[in-house]
Amino acid sequence: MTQAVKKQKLNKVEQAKAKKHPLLLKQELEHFAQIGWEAMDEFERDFGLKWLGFFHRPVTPGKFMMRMRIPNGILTSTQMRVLADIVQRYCQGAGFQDQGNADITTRQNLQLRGIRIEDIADIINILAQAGLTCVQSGMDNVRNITGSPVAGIDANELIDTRGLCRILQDTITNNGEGNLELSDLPRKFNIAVAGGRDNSVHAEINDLGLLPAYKNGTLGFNIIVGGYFAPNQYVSAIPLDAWIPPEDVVALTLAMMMVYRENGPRENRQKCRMMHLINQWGIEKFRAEVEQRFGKPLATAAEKDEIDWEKRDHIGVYPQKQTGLNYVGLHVPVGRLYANEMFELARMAEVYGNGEIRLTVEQNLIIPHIPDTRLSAFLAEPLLKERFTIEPGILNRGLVSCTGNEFCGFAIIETKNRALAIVKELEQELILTQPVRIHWTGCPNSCGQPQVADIGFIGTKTRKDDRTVEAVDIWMGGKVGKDAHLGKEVMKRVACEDLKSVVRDLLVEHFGAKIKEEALVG
Ligand code: SRM
Ligand code: SF4
Repeated sequence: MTQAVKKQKLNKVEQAKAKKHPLLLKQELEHFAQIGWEAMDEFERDFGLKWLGFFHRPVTPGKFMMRMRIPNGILTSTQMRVLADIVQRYCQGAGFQDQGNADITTRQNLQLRGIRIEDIADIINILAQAGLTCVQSGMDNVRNITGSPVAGIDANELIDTRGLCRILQDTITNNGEGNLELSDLPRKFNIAVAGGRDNSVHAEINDLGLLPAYKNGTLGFNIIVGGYFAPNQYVSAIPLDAWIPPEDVVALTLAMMMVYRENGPRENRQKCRMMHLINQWGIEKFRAEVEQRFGKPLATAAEKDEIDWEKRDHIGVYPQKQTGLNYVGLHVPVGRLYANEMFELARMAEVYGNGEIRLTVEQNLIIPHIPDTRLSAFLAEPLLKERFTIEPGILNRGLVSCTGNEFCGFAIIETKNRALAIVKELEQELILTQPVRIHWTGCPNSCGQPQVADIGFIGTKTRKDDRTVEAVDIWMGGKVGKDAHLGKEVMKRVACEDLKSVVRDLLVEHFGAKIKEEALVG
């Protein structure tokens, strides 16, 4: 333990971690299976197992959510089939008609629900055989490492982020086996590697964001640090004034993580993210400490980073840089997938593409490498007609939602179903001509990133007609891609039952929407 850590009055999570490193719970899975979830130590069940990737859901008692790690959001069809099989075989008793499900997350990742403690050891083995892991995906760990969803296929890309995301994950997780040294951070740590011109990973809301930039003719990354969202703390990353070539990405990341690990605050869990250390030290000292750990001088930032495009959502058909091939972005309503759909996606990726499936931070997916000659057959597939269209309604297209109270114990309101229902009604009532990104989040933790949206909702409660009802605080003006910045809160405690008409007015006033005549009559 370092001097900086020793001087602090450690919070409860730190005290528990000091007694037993939660990664070691892997050795006790058989025992847990024997005693059952009810008899487990509460901290180990509700927090400790998150180090292995399993989140107990009090909303569905005895059932765990499994959060994967999918570097750069890229899966093979075989891996998708393995995950579909897990949903089908192990995820009973949670979700629609008790059939279990998987959600695409705002970190280009998948979460599977409805897992029993008895099955965790088997599932970890199944994942390992498929080259997958869910280790270190929660609590004081690095979250899924996001990269450009069109890496290697976008004609205009600057840096291919796939290899970097993979090697970062393998290093940080010890090739999926678990890394005791790098899984004891003061708090979570988010890393995003942008590779294109449009910053499609929201680098500015990560603890460490890498933005492609040329320095003296060499392409590398400018570094931004300290972005994070926590209740009532919504903070954009700031420049470190450093530029690194791609070959230094792993060393720089490890240096920064060690500085944070050894010096970061570990008292009040609400004040433990890396930005608190940066605020405590000032950015110059933070940079100097990272540089010292890095072991060589850091070049100053390149004058201008190359993020000079508006953000793309990748939904639709796009030619790849490989002549004759296309990638197709499918819209997945609020990211929800069921096993049969996952099997079908795996089949389609194999039949029409090269088996690859990619996820986006907008909770959608991309099937790449489809030859021109196969495109029309692919577009005629029933799954695209019935569920995952490439031509969603204009509001549906930009809709993102966190889990909400269907499964999440922190949630103050229901999100996903409500988000879909309101958008459906608004699309029926309005003529919309410009895209509007609407993000929902069920509590101030802001997993659904409402601060980056054109219109964002944060779940809360309010009083109406002597009742306590579900409500939202409304945010507007978030900007992603070029000149990204966070939005601002514009309204407080709007009851969800009144929300549709409030949003309708916002769309008319700020986004050029017109009310259809029949809606006026109705
Ligand atoms: Fe999150 C905690 C879901 C992205 C900020 N988040 C949680 C938990 C694990 C709470 C829990 O144990 O129940 C949620 C699990 C609910 C469930 O059953 O699904 C949860 N977070 C999610 C996901 C699934 C939302 C989604 O529907 O897409 C996202 C999973 C990402 C992944 O694949 O790893 C998710 N969470 C985010 C993001 C967005 C991002 O990373 O770009 C944020 C804001 C950015 C950030 O972290 O700086 C975010 N989640 C939080 C926080 C507040 C962190 C803090 O410093 O206070 C919590 C609470 C905590 O960690 O104590 C939290
Ligand atoms: Fe749960 Fe709140 Fe995150 Fe939504 S924002 S998933 S309700 S913790």
